[in-house]
Amino acid sequence: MIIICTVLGVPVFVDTTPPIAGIVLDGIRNTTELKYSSETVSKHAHWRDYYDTESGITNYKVHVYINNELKKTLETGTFSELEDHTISMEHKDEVYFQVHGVNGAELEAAARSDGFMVDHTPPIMTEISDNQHGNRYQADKSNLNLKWDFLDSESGIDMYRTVVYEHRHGIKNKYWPTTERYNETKPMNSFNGKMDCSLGNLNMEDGVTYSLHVTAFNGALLATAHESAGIMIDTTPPTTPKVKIPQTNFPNVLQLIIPRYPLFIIKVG
Ligand SMILES: [Ca+2]
Ligand SMILES: [Ca+2]
Repeated sequence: MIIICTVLGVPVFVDTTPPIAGIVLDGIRNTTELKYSSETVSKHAHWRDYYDTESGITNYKVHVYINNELKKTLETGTFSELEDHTISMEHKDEVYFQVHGVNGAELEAAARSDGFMVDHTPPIMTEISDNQHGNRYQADKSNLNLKWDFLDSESGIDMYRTVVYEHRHGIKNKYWPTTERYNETKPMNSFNGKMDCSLGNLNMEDGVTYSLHVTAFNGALLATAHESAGIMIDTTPPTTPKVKIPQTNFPNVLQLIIPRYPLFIIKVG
């Protein structure tokens, strides 16, 4: 509300009402609103829709709270964003910004962001495997059963990047996906990162080993990468050794003749 007074015969406009507060968001403008951060000191906030139709907004004062404790007050003039590199943040800190819009009559209105949590630790792998039963060989050339699980108790799992590698004569190459650099997927629930999937219609080769490589990103975008032990394709049936019992002058000695192996002599009795 504007009241017009006269001071020494000169009319003066007096604004008796505070401004209207807008909304405050964590993070850099035009990016996703921040829920988690891996930063140790850098922090950003931006805001909009503060106004005062009578005397306008002349200044913003930003209170930085960490774990509900006021750490510092910074002024940005009429800029509606803040970048701070002076207040350090520890693992698991909860940070939020309270922005006070100040009008021409020095009356204030404040709003706060919903905050973000600081996470300085990457995800932990609890399981990664390229087949159902922990085998090192399989006869199936067209299917791979992949399982993995990562957890992050602070910021959860945001996404996985997966690649299947083939190992041929000691040389490792990407096998799947064929065109993209990796397959990107998100767990259904960021605090239950267990994944179980089957790749079909493959054309894997005998004697080649296939391994699963997973990079897990947490909510603060810290990453951990792990690779499975690998499974070799083996479609050849096992060969039964031929056993011949030749004539020998030693009745208690058996000679086993196994193809491709030196002569085995087993003493019996
Ligand atoms: Ca937030
Ligand atoms: Ca963490």
